[in-house]
Amino acid sequence: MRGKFITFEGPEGSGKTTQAGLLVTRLQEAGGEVLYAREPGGTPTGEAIRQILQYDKAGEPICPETEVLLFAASRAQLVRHVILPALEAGRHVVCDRFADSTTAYQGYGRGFPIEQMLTINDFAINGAQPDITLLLDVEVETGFQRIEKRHRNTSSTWDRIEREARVFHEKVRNGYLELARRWPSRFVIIDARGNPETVSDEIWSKVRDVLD
Ligand code: T5A
Repeated sequence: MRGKFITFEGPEGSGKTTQAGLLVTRLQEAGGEVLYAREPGGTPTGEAIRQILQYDKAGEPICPETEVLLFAASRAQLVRHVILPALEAGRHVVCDRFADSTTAYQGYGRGFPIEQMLTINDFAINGAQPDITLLLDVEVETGFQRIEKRHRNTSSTWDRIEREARVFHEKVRNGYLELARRWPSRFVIIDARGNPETVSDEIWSKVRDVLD
């Protein structure tokens, strides 16, 4: 039987990586085989693209059109080499960001036409639509306070997109909420302001509905 494809979306610092990890553990405890993936990245090609997109590894400014296509390229590779084979082998796939990130960040954030982003996404994903998309919603300010704390504790630096103005990140957050209204049967909005355990319990109750 085909596994379930579960994606996490949301603005910066909303807790996607934390919650994806907790969900993987819960799915495994429930007896499932699970694969965790992240975007951009998740394959050698995708991780190389991540270095360019996040940390300016190409050494030149990336134009917005290139940005769209690099995210799509990373995704195309991940879908064909990792996600679809895993789902077909009966494993659940938990993906930390997926195509909705392009619609939210490059569409609503950068201002590219939404329908154009959806067409590019369709080309990249080869029919791999998530069974459920968990949108972790949190105020931009709260997300940035969390990230700031992490950077302080780990001495890490702000990446290229984190450095965008707050108004950009507000557009992204509102864009996500718009996408959730457009596809209510796939999206579940999770209030991500609570502590990680409370948020994880709510996510688990929604994911169980999809597993049944
Ligand atoms: N992007 C990506 C695009 O523009 N277009 C695309 O198509 C795609 C795929 C990826 C960047 O690329 C952009 C979006 C991003 O800017 P990334 O490094 O993968 O960047 O970063 P993000 O996906 O944004 O992940 P973050 O690490 O910024 O945040 P998360 O994963 O949402 O949050 P998490 O779990 O790492 O937590 C952040 C901090 O908060 C704490 C954690 O311990 C951690 O320190 N935390 C909480 N604190 C309090 N309460 C809670 N409930 C907490 N949950 C976590």
